[in-house]
Amino acid sequence: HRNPVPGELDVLVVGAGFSGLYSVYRLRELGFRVHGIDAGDDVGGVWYWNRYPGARCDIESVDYCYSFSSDLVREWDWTERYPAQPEILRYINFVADKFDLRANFTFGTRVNGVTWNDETNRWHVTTDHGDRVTAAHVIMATGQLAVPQLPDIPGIDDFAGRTLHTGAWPHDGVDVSGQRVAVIGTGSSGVQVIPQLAKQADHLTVLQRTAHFVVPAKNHPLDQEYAEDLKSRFEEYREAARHHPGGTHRAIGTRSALEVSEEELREAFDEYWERGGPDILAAYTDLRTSEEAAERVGELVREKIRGIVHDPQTAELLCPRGYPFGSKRLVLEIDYYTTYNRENVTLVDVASDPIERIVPEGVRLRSGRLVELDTLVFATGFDALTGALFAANITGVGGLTLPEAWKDGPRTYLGIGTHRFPNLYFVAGAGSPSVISNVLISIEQHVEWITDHIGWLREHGHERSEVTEEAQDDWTRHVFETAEPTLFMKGNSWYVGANVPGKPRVFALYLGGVGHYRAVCADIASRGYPGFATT
Ligand code: NA7
Repeated sequence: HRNPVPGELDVLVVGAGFSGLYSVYRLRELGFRVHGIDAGDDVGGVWYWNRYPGARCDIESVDYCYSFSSDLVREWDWTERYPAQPEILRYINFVADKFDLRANFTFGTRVNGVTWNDETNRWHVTTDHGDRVTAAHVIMATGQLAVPQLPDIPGIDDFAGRTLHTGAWPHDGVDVSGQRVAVIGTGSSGVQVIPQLAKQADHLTVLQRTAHFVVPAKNHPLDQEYAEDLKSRFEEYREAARHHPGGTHRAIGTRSALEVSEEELREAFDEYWERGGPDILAAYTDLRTSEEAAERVGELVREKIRGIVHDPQTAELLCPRGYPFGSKRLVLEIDYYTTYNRENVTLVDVASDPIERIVPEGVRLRSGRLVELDTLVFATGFDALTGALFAANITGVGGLTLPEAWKDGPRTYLGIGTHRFPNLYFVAGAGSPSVISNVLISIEQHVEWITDHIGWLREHGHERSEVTEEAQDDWTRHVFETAEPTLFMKGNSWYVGANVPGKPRVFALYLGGVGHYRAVCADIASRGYPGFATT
């Protein structure tokens, strides 16, 4: 059964992940005619598609959840410190059922055209099912990691075995028992899937181009007393995160990592390592800005790797080098490094011996070496931040397309809107703290701000709200200037578009901090939305 898409709407929401579901919920509460569309056959967004074994969030479950409904907070119990994909998907389904949200969505449908009509002040939206919708406002709740990215390797279609991407994993599961399997990519997805595939495959080859910095997750069942205590004071707990720079509860250090003695640094590092999680990133003031400071911690990570991985050559290859600790997303692991102690796992360095071609039998390296395979897994990431937006074919005022407007990187005001695309909103994307923060905090803040704005426009009889060029220029400059002194520009990561050939190298997320950002947005709303031309 496919719900029909209404022809006329106040607001169309694209996406049925955390952002889209909450947008539809809130607009329905405000009495708007709202409907959502998603390409997936059900709710979940990124958690609908990323079903590879080992898929798990790197934010703690007690933080990676909604806070808008106290009933929901009371009724839901997380079971693990870091939630696994099936549990997150169950949670999202629980939310959809509880608030009867599926009725306001059409699934299995891709939005393929979003065109502004400057005379009627309406968006005209089309889908791959031939739907035609006219909507006053469009919310792009399309997520930041939605479009899987395959590398540009010649012969990719020649492979005779099975090809998989972690971000589009088959829903009926994959059995690789008895098979020769390779994984390309050692970011968060690769590090999660590798130990799981190693347990099943006859032989697993990891084709590593860059070793990422990986620290233990130390995942564990959630202590129920702890969870109950948090629930009993959840609003206060959450409110603290809303004003924290990262939208979390991590302690923020006040000293430079260069100031502390070797002994003290080691002791602190060991504590973080034992506790698990990425909190060390905030332990010192300069880990995000000083290469020297980052290197002190980086070297301690390498020492740990050498202590875990038995084969010295493999250990050295797993030691990240050539870019600063923390400049790519810090990866959390469960059994990752120990997996390389298994006899059926081989690490191949494709930085020194690059993949030349994919052939029917497997992967051929420049040296002539052939890695024979039955299954090839790409854990090569996503066309992040802009991929899904560009794929929707958005055309604004005067026929300007979004890829043209953003040819040098995303330009937004507050990350929420962009000049010449009136009544179009982005949830938790470029120009906002987004996925550099606890994204659930950022999503709730954005959805509330955007839906309040749409409510305000209705109240004031405004039909059109467009970001001014000046406000956008100022904000974009501010975003770039805030990123400039950080080490993020020094890592070849999806944060800077490095995994997509030809993508402009910009760090487009806002690093000013979640709490500060929230205050800026609230101030702008309270002053009648300066920076938006409303008519
Ligand atoms: P990432 O973090 O973008 O990692 C992609 C990996 O794929 C990374 O190790 C890349 O190596 C590797 N890659 C990409 N293209 C190639 C080619 N051509 N050859 C060899 N290796 C390649 O994606 P993930 O899915 O792991 O994680 C994305 C985010 O999702 C993550 O940060 C969390 O926020 C959740 P490289 O480092 O570029 O050398």
